[in-house]
Amino acid sequence: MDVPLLVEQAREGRPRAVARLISLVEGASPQLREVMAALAPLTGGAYVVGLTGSPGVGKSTCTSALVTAYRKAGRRVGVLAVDPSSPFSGGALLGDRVRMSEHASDPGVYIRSMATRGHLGGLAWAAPQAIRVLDAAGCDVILVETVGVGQSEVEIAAQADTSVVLLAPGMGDGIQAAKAGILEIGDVYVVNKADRDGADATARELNHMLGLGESRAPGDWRPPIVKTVAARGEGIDEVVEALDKHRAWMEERDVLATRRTTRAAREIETIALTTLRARITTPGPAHDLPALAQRVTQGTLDPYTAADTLVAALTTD
Ligand SMILES: Nc1nc2c(ncn2[C@@H]2O[C@H](COP(=O)(O)OP(=O)(O)OP(=O)(O)O)[C@@H](O)[C@H]2O)c(=O)[nH]1
Ligand SMILES: [Mg+2]
Repeated sequence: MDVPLLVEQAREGRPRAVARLISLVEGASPQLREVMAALAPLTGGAYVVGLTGSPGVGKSTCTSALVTAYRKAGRRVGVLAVDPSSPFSGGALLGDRVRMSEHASDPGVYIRSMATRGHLGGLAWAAPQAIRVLDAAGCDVILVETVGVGQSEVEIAAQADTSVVLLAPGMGDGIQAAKAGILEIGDVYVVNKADRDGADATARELNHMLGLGESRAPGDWRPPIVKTVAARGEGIDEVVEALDKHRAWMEERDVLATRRTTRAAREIETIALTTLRARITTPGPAHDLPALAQRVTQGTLDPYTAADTLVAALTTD
């Protein structure tokens, strides 16, 4: 595969090139290093928004409505729907394609679903690479939808510039059930399905749990709670406004740069650990895990010394 050509075409915004690059990421292609090296100078321009929440809360509907709003404003938009529970892309997310179908023919929108289970490093490893591809392809905004299954929502928050947490009334997710975790990751909260009973109560409860009534240090970010009826596009402009404000707040205080650096550090760490794990289990001239294990079993070596031997050998092998 001609990587420089593919990257050039993706940069020009050709959807097929973008799709092929993301497939290379998903398939953990041996050409990934070359791809990432070529993309590096082209990235950094996109604003990454993560959307998370319980199944069925309205993430895809909200994402689709946000796409419409950003397109009206002339922005190029990338959508990455990540399913951390599936090893197959397009399975559980098939419904999203339907919900996003109105954008399917818009050349200013890229929509891609991605499975991360079964990948080395999972979500933490695969999603940032796909975000890079969309960034390099000239997307101004990248919306990353992840189904909230425990750890994944925290992980996706670590990859976004701004995290949106969605809730809906009467879904049994309640705020109690949504656990304290989401209260730490949301920069913006959306109470969707506000056409249903209980939206005000959900918003009130959320407000209480976030301690929004309490005073904060001047300049601290106060996560707004926005009520929406995503299915009718109601409240979406307010969500965009909240996102704009959060971005401006981050830029004024260098928070954006800090978040991105933290994100890059985490990404490097994940790649390094994945590489190390692979090297540890592949015997080299000076290191051999099964041989060391045998000596530990026989009592001729202790596991700490064995581990030290292994680590020392990795730098020479
Ligand atoms: N009443 C009402 N229904 C809505 C609203 N927004 C979305 N829905 C409906 O809720 C259902 C789930 O919406 P999705 O957007 O697929 O939800 P999701 O969070 O992406 O779902 P998963 O990706 O499966 O976790 C669909 O039938 C939508 O039509 C809303 O504002 N009000
Ligand atoms: Mg969805």
